[in-house]
Amino acid sequence: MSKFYLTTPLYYVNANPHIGHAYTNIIADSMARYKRAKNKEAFFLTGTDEHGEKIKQAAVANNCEAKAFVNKGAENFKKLWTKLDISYDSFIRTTDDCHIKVVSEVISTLKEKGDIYKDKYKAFYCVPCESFWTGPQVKEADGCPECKRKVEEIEEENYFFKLSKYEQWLKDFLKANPSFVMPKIRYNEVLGFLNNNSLEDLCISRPKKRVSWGIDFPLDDNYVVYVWFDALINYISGVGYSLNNDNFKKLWPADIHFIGKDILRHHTIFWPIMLKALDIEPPKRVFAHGWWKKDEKKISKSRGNIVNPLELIKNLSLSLAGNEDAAVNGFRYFLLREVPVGLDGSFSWDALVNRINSDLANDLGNLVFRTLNMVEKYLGSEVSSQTTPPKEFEGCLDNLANNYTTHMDGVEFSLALEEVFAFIRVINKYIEDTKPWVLWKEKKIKEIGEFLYQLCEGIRIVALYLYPIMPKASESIYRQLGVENKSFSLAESSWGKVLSFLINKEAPLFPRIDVD
Ligand code: ME8
Repeated sequence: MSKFYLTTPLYYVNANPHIGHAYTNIIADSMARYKRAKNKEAFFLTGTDEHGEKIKQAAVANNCEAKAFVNKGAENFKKLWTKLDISYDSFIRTTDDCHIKVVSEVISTLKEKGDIYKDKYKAFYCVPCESFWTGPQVKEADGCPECKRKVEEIEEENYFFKLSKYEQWLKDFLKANPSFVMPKIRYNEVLGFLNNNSLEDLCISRPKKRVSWGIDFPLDDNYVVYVWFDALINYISGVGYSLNNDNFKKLWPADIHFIGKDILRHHTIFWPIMLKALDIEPPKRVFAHGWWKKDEKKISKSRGNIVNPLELIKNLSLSLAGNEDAAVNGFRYFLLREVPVGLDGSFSWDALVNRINSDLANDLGNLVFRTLNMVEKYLGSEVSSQTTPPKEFEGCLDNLANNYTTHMDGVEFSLALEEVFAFIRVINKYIEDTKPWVLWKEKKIKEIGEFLYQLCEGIRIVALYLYPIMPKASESIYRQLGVENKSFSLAESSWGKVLSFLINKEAPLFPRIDVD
């Protein structure tokens, strides 16, 4: 079985998770489930970023010791991942001993290689971004070039990593590997940046007198490690990095790092260069998705416009007759269906409700409910008259088999879902055109049996394809159809893999939400 190693960013624990964080983890979870369905051994790593001045400041503001504060923060993220059905394999925290050890080893190795030196430094520092800014274009009055918040001018001695030494290597690497950064617009952005700027060496230490909460800098007791340098290393420490570690050898290079476009440069400039300097292969791909916005502004804790996913799920459940699975699945579906992953999306309650009502309650939910009803009413819950798919299904089934995996492999969830829903609409139309109630009146029991087998088998295939995005909904469909093999392997996607169904109806998958 071949492996597929995928990661998400490590989220800062200074505030509660919001839908932006949920989005990245739902993307990664859907990809992990899809790869498993394709019989790959997926390893999905997520976690929390727990060092640095802004975490310390948040702990102080909450009257809390830093360690107790980050413990609570990590728990908040884990709680959300459980609620959203995120099937991660490992959760790494930058305060974990095994991570701290690897960070120290990395710095010692880079020092031995001559890639770290000490120098005097003058720059503007942005605490919320944990970033230094230099150069004539940065002015204190204008604030941080990234987030526009206040910056402080700082002059101090620090340790530097020789990014500049690897600039040409990175340019050559990117030119030779155009699919290293996706989508294409982000690849062009990185190349453009490199063509218009020469790389400055990266300041990788912070004096303890200014930043006390961090990993001790192994070369000097007066310093801690810069949070970004610390956090990026999680992608190798999280799979047991050391040259002879079997797990590391098996899983590295990562197949995909999922990130938001806000942290593109860290992952496509700093990170591959750090790995190159350590003689470690770069990851195969960095995928930078777009932002969820509200009223045209990026959703972020510092802007105070966050959508709390736990509260959202709670409210959505209330609107869905208390059905929390429907709320979680509806939320996951909305985020992946509404906009292509590379673009920005605009979040609103109305858009969420419209999607759930039209696609999930009307098209999918009704199809399942009325099919199961008919099986109960006409056949006493059991279907076993197997037959080939009707000609109406054929084109759609072929499209699904051909295009679904292409879209999923290309991180095109919305297109993959469009294909599945095109099939759902074809099945619904087939019901209208066949008019089973007329067959029933005419006592055509054999025809009804064959017709309902076609519907059940069609729905089973739909559930299989939807599983990576809406796992609980697909599990419910399988239970209701009485499907025994619950592996959700795509090897089961061909017609006729299940020969009989024993119906066990549950509450509607997606009740319709009242819109006033
Ligand atoms: O940057 N829309 O952590 P962070 C979509 N600790 N995704 C969003 C989003 C939005 N409005 N807001 C945040 C950090 N995200 C560092 C990462 S990795 C070694 C260190 C998601 O808590 C998106 O994935 O600020 C983004 O890249 C990430 O959260 C930033 O999370």
